[in-house]
This record gives sequence, C-alpha cells and structure tokens, in this order.
Amino acid sequence: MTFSTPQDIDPARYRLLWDAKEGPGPVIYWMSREQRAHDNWGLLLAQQKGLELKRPVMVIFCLTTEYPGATRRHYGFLLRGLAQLQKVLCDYNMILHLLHGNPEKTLPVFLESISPALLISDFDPLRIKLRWRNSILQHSRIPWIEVDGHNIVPCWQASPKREYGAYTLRPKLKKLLPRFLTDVPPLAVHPYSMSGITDTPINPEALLEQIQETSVGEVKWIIPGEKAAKSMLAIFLQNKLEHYSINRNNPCINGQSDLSPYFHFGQLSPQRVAWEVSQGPFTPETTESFLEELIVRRELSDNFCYYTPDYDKVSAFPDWAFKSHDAHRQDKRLYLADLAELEKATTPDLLWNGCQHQLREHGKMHGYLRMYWAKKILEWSQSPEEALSNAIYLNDRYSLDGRDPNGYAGIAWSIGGVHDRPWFDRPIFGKIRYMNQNGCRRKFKVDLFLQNLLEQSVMPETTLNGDDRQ
Ligand code: FAD
Ligand code: FO1
Repeated sequence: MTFSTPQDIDPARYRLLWDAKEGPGPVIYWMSREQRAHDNWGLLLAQQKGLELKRPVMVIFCLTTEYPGATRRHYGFLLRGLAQLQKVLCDYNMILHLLHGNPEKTLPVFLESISPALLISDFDPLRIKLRWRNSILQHSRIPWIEVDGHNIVPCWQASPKREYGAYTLRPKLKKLLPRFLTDVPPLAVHPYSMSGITDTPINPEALLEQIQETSVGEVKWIIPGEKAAKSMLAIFLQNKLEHYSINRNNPCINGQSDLSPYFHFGQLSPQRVAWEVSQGPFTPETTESFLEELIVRRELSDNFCYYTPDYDKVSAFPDWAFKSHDAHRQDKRLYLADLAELEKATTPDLLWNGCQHQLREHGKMHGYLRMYWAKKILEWSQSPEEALSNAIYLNDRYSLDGRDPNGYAGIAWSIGGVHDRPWFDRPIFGKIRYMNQNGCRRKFKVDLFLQNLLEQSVMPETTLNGDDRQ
C-alpha cells in the first residue's frame, strides 16, 4: 500500500487552545460539527499531525441523547450519516469511536485513559459547544487545536467583531477569499494503526431506540450521509444552479440546492461546494447569487452567533430595533396565536399554515417563506420575546437544518432587524421590515404552492377549509 503525505494545512485555519507536552498515544480528532471523511480540515490536520508524529488517528464522536430540542428526525439523520462515515474511515485506517453521554463528563475520562498525543476539535459558535469546549479545557493536559472546517474564511480571521450586515462582512471576506477558497486535499490512507480499541459498529436503529423524543419522525425525501450529499450537489450543479438567481425565491419551484441539512450535520463541506461552483463551467452571473448565500450570508450567521453570546434573545437585536419594539409593546394585535395554534398550523392564514405544514411534515421550509413565516409570528405574538422564542422552538424542533447559526441569524433578521436597516414605522412591527401575503402573491402563485403541498401530502385537504383573512 502506498501512502501520500498531504500538503501542510494553512495554519490560519486553526488555532491552539491549549499548549502542553504531547502525550504518548494517538492523535484524537473530536468530531462534532464536521461529520465527514472528505474535505474536512480538522481530520486532515489530525492526519498531518499523525504523520509527523508517526501515530494513529482516532476519531471520537460524543453522542448525547439530550442535545437540546433534538428529535428522532435529527438523530436519524445524524446517526445514519455516522454509520456510513465509520465504514469510510475504516478504509482510511482510522477508527470512529462513539462516546455516549455528556462530553463534559465522558471526554476527559476517555482522554485520561488513552494519553493522546494531542486533541483536535471543530470550531462551533453555538453556546452548547462553547460550554462543552470550555469545561473540558479546564482538564486539558495535552495540546489542543481548534479548526474551523465550516467557514471558508475561518470565523476569527474574517472579522474580530460582530458585523453590522452583509455589506460590512462582504469586503472583508472578498479580501481573504483568494487565500482561503482553495481546493481541499484528499485524505490519505493512514499508515499507523490503532491497537487496543475497536470501533464497535454504529447501529442507528438500536441507538434511535434510546431517543425519548419520537413525536417528530424522520423524513424520506433526503438521504443522510456524505455520499448522498455529493449526489445532491451534483444534481444542483447540473440542473439547478443555472437558474438559481431566478428560481430561488419561488416556493413553487424546487430551485434551491437543498444542501442545508448536509451542511448542518457537516456531511458536506461548504468549501467543496464553493470550490466546485467557482471552478465549474458557469458564468459569474450564474454563480454570484448562489455564492452570496453560501459564503457571505452563511458566514455572517457564524459571525453573529460567535460575537453575540445571547444570539437567541431579544437583547441581541440592534439598538434601533430593540427601542422600536419597546415603543410598540402596547399596540393592539388583531389576532394572537399561541404556540399550540402555531404548532398545529391552525391559524386563519392559509399560506402561513402551508409553511408550517411544510416545516413540520417535510422538515425543510422554502427559504423565501421562512421570512414570511417568522414575520407573521411577530405580528401574532403579544411581545417580541414570545415571537422569538416560539419561532426558534418551532424551527429547531421541526427543521432538519434547525439548531444552526443560520437559523438564529435568520429568525433574528426577520423579527429583530439583525443585519437589516430600519424601515418605515408601522403598528406592531415598528421599524422592522414588514411582509404580508400580498407581497408573496406578487412574487409567486400562492395557490399553486398550497396545491403542491396537498399533492405531496405535506398538507391535509381539510386545511383548505380555513378562513384566509390575512
Ligand atoms: P440554498 O438557497 O440552496 O443556499 C445554499 C446555502 O447557502 C444554504 O444551505 C445555506 O448554507 C446558505 N444560505 C442560503 N440562504 C441563507 C441565509 N438567508 N442565511 C444564511 N445562509 C444562507 N438556514 C439553516 O441552515 N438553518 C436554519 O434553521 C435556518 N432557519 C432560517 C429561519 C429563518 C426565519 C430565515 C429567514 C432563514 C433561515 N435559514 C436557515 C436560512 C435559509 O433560509 C436556509 O439556509 C436555506 O433556505 C436552506 O436551503 P438550501 O440549502 O436549499 O438553500
Ligand atoms: N453534536 C454532537 O457533538 N453530539 C451530538 O450528540 C449531537 C446531537 C445533535 C442533534 C441534533 C442536532 O441538530 C445537532 C446535534 N449535534 C450534536 C450538533 C451538530 O452536529 C452540529 O455540530 C451543530 O448543530 C451545528 O452548530
């Protein structure tokens, strides 16, 4: 067997969290946000270090059955992806080992038992991940390196502060993209084998039995795993990218890439997608609007969550929006929807109910409608606090790509003016950008959208007996 040595990874993609003397054991890669074998900077760095030190590479995934708000829908996608990944890693002579329980407890004990050379982990701006990381750091006795495998320009390199909007982050990214938007080197078969620890095969069905939250089932239209993610990308590049800028805002046409669940679970590398798109036989006009979403908007969301610890609270809203909401607290609401009504999609607004059905049954709402959906929740809530909390609850519970910086930023944009500007003052919304159904009707055929949902059995026929007063 021949082994190739991957080229050194740009040190700006990673940072040292803890410096210490290397242990005698393997290089450990604690995988969490980037659940893939290919195009994964964290795993490539683990291999680079393993080759330098002549050590095996072991991949650890800490599986907690209590990940906040996650349901069977999410765990099904995650575990089926991990089971495939384990087999692929085996072909590269690497072990994927699951640690069960809260990583704050299980990982330090495991590390103590194995005396690794060093630890490599994924960057993630979300609170739970920062808590896990910071708590485990207190026990660290080995070098620990964090890698940003999600953003093309590592989050801390792109900007040292919370950005006002796409218009302030975009020029910073553009300056750095020539350095960071590169091809990603292939993973090599690792020449040093692990002894003593075997990788117990991941059995998704058995593990799913342990998930308490079974009320939200798995969906069938999207296949989990790295291989299916690549197929979805190929379909997008071949059939959809060319018309993306025209079709992406039309919920009657399936013109989006549908890649967000793969990105959320790290089964596909955003950098791979950006690279393929930028190197493909496409005109700049074709690629521009897609890369704006994939790079600028997505990396703006990570910037928001990383530099705004209260990213899911109204205190994260910009000052003008916060004051404007305060000035409109007493405005009379013509209609109020509580969480149960929202969740069951029984409001008087048929389009909104359709959006909620799409979210609940399909597990992914069309991107354009997500704005309408969230803004209506603001209009129908007693306070912006209630609106924010209900929107996040529903998005995280039902959306396959939920519980993601993109979700927190998208909801904060819709309800709290984050990354937006003040608009004309109006009841309830104050200066937050307004959206209503007439605007949607000008953009796309609302009735056709609802009809499609009926035909796909995403929405029951009885829904149409509602009273569409909005
Ligand atoms: P495509 O249009 O094909 O875009 C490709 C990729 O670009 C996406 O996968 C995503 O990574 C990125 N992208 C596209 N639009 C945005 C955007 N507005 N902001 C940031 N990145 C973007 N996205 C999630 O990933 N998870 C969520 O939970 C989520 N919740 C949202 C809630 C609201 C209220 C709003 C307004 C937006 C939300 N978004 C969320 C952002 C966006 O709607 C989705 O990323 C997109 O619809 C995903 O579908 P796609 O992959 O087919 O998108
Ligand atoms: N990450 C983990 O490291 N361990 C888990 O058990 C885990 C469960 C989980 C369930 C649903 C979900 O949406 C995400 C989950 N994640 C888990 C995190 C996920 O893989 C992503 O890293 C983040 O959600 C992206 O920020």
